[in-house]
Amino acid sequence: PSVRCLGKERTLAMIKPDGVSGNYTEEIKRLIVEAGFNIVKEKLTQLDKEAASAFYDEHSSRSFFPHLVSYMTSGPVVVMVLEKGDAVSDWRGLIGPTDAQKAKISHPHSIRALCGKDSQRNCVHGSDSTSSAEREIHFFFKDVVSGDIASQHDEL
Ligand code: RTP
Ligand code: MG
Repeated sequence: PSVRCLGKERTLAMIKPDGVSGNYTEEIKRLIVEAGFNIVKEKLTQLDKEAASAFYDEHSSRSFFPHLVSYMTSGPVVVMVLEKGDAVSDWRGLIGPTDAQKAKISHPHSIRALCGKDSQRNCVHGSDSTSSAEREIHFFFKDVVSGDIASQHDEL
């Protein structure tokens, strides 16, 4: 593998049902590439209740959980493995805060400011840590390795 691959990190990005149905997929992908991420893997999929619940299991005791599950199963989503140095924190930075209304004020150039509606319908997801990224990449792409991929880059 070339030295350019050294130090790169991977994260899981998702365009949620409102982002896909609102036709934001191409614009979001353009922003991703413009920000220097490489889109390593991508697929369009539909979450069922079981998958959405498992994916957001950390929130299962929260009052908003049933709403979250019905939102996330309301239509197809696009999931992507993104790669760059500091991919996890850089992708979280690009999407902006959870509440899209707040994002529009505090982070007007963020993706959630662009296409999110409120604290639930915020159009995109990003892994919140390298360990979450590892779990979430495996959740959708059993064959993809997360983290530093220097030695695997050429096999993908
Ligand atoms: P995500 O996991 O989707 O990237 O979002 P996040 O880290 O910014 O926010 P998190 O706290 O993990 O919440 C997961 C998703 O649950 C929905 N949510 N609804 N008060 C509410 O109605 C509420 N709070 C959170 C959002 O879709 C949020 O992204
Ligand atoms: Mg989260």
